[in-house]
Amino acid sequence: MYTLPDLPYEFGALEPYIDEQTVRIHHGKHHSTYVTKLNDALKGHEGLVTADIADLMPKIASLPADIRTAVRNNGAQHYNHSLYWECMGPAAQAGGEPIGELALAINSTFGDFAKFKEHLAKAAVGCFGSGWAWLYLDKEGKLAICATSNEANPLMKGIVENVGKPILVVDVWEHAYYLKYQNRRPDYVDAWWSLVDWKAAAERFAKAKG
Ligand code: MN3
Repeated sequence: MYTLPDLPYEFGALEPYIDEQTVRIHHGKHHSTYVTKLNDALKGHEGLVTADIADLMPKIASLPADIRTAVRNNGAQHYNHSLYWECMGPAAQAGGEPIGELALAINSTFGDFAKFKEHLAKAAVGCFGSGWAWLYLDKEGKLAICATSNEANPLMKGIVENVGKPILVVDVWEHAYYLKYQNRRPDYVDAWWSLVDWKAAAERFAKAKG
């Protein structure tokens, strides 16, 4: 069955941009509950469990109808959160600018890093209600940005329009920022840039390119 991944850093490592209490609740309560509910939904359907949660995403549209909604909601949220944690690093080491081939691709697709940041921030801040903002490699192998509502992600073939391979994601559900930022989602998104692990992002980009 699926398990809650340990954070790749201490709970307080994202301070001062994301506070320790938010990370503890977000990981230990929200993310953890999605994993529990996903496993509950898959009881009696153990053959559907994949080694990597990412591999379950393209299969959701064809799951048995009686478990599809529960697996879709909780499975996608498990995948999204697992990636969200990996997109960030300890504040002391993270942030800065993209590196390597990813930096070149960002510049050629969006103009420069500043314009890319504007695009992604606009998607994140403009996402109505709960959701996620993504940098992903689209079907043509080009970088693209989108926002998705609730649990949706670009791996959910047959469900979402913006199909592709995620490179970066920012969680814009209120539980990701409300304790520190309340209604100020733009401030949270602005702070999030200081936590991006560009080395990990560059590795995901290289893998996605194949
Ligand atoms: Mn969340």
